[in-house]
Amino acid sequence: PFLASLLTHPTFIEGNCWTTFIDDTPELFDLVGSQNRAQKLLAYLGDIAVNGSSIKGQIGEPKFKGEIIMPELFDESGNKIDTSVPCEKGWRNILVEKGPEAFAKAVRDNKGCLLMDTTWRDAHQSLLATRVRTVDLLNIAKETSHAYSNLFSLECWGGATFDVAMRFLYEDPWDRLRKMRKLVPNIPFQMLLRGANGVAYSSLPDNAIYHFCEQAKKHGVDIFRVFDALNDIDQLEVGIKAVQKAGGVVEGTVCYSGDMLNPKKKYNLEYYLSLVEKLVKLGIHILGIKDMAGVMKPKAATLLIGTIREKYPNLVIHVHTHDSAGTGVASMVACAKAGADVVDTASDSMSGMTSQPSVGAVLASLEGSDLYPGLDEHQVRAIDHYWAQLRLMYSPFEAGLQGPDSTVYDHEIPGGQLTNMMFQASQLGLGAQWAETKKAYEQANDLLGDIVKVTPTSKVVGDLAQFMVSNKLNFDDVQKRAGELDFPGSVLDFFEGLMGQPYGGFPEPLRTNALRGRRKLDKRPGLSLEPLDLAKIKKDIHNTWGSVTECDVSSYAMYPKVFEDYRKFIQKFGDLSVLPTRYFLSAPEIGEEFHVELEKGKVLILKLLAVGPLSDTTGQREVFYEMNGEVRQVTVDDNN
Ligand code: 3PY
Ligand code: ZN
Repeated sequence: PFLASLLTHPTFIEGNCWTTFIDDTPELFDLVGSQNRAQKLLAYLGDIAVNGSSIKGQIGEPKFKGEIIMPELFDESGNKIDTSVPCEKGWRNILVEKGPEAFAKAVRDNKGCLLMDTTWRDAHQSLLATRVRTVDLLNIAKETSHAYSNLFSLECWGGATFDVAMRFLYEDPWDRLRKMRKLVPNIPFQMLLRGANGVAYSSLPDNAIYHFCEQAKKHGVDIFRVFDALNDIDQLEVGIKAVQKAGGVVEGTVCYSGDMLNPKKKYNLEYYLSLVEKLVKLGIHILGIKDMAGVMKPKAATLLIGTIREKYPNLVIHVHTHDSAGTGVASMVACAKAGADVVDTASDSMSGMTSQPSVGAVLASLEGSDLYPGLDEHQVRAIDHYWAQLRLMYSPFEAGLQGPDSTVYDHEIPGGQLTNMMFQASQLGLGAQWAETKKAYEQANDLLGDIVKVTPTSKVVGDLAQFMVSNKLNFDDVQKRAGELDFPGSVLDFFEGLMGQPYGGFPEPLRTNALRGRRKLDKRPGLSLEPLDLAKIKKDIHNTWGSVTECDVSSYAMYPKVFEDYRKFIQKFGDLSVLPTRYFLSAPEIGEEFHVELEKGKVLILKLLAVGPLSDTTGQREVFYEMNGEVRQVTVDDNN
């Protein structure tokens, strides 16, 4: 069937080059397995009926299991907008027609302060453990292209989404990217790139980063927010050059840490200005200021953005924050007033606390001023009705945050990590130790030399904090007993220099004592890594799994084990991205009928009929489904 679909595919008939064609036409592989897909899907549905959701970490059942009501959009004159096709008008047209420099100039020349919407990436990473599935993004994509047509960018890829898509959602992140791109042709897509770490947790060989950026640009990413977790310029340079080579828009980024207004703190105005100067010298198109914990107070925002604006009148400035303490809206408004060109918000229902400030609140705050971002607030609210329902559907991943928490100014835990740590604490029944954990995080940061904290260095601080809590160690204990303690692996990796060089150097003698003879890198780790043999990876994947694209090679380069587990999973259960989330997360009721569109025009009508008794001999159960009118049976291992 593969050969048949290949030979009859229109692009192939037109005579396009073989390898590019295979890479660009992944649907070929969908066709190959189409006969088996229904059976594989049934295997998953049987499994979920017996064992519950296989998404690790899920707590409980979705709070909302109904049909999602889709929003209708109206223009200023009250006419209904046709959202059956995507909107074609938007900032991406300038980028596609004139390139990154002209795009940046047009943004700088724009009078209002534009917005980036983070709902499709950081917002759900920070509130729902990154679990929002492709199908739920695609379902609102065309409407979003209309309501948000004047958006600077839609952040929709990178960061943790890459890993989580494969690891927990059994989806291909590249497939998500391509599908989103088709439905949102007008808004620039933005991704988060962890500099020399790509989208992984430690440095990779440079050629893996170049290869990754090339694929990301080719398959739909426009703007790359490139940061490094220690603001190490050598690490940043790798990501920046890779994006430049790929032809993407480079948003070179400074991570904001600490409290600039406090003269005793190490990250002060001079520190940030010197970093900005280095980034500008590297030829960035846009400057990103990334306040990953939400600790940039409005007054600091005014000072920092105002000073950069004065020094670099032509530089596009884009600011990111989290609303953990509740000051996000005030800070973003302060940035806009001080000269930022773009600030970040999320759809109301997906905003606030560890997420970004709400779009509705920022729009209302800028209303009536020259800085108004040029979005229709009614359309934006209509889109939010969708997200309000989705948030309830994904309730099993809520961390249980009850309100803003200004202790973030002390512990400086990044938004995504804060929810993660809370979620883990509640899973382990350690809710009562939460205050202690936050305090330990603060001490761990001091022990490590007051470092910039964001993936992956935030994990180092978090791991050390949890190590201190569980071993009942205080600040002095760690310093005194460093030579004998078995520190978490991430802490040793940091001390070794595998995450780059911290500003002001490593804390001594803690580093030397903890390392106990392990090597100490004083240059960026990529310099001591052999290039990956990408051709060999491609061949190996092909030999093991029967099909391979350049995107697969990149997935493997970032996460070899996660990629392999993902391929194993889909070999067993097929591509589950077609399954509505309600049935992906929990079993249907007995007798409940639902539909799954396997591919265009091929719809399965399914009904769970019964779950049989446990067999003493095999430990299995029979599950009975009705599929398009016929009774089908699957045998499932009962893991309970
Ligand atoms: C990530 O690296 O995933 C982040 O969101 C950092 O803020
Ligand atoms: Zn963020």
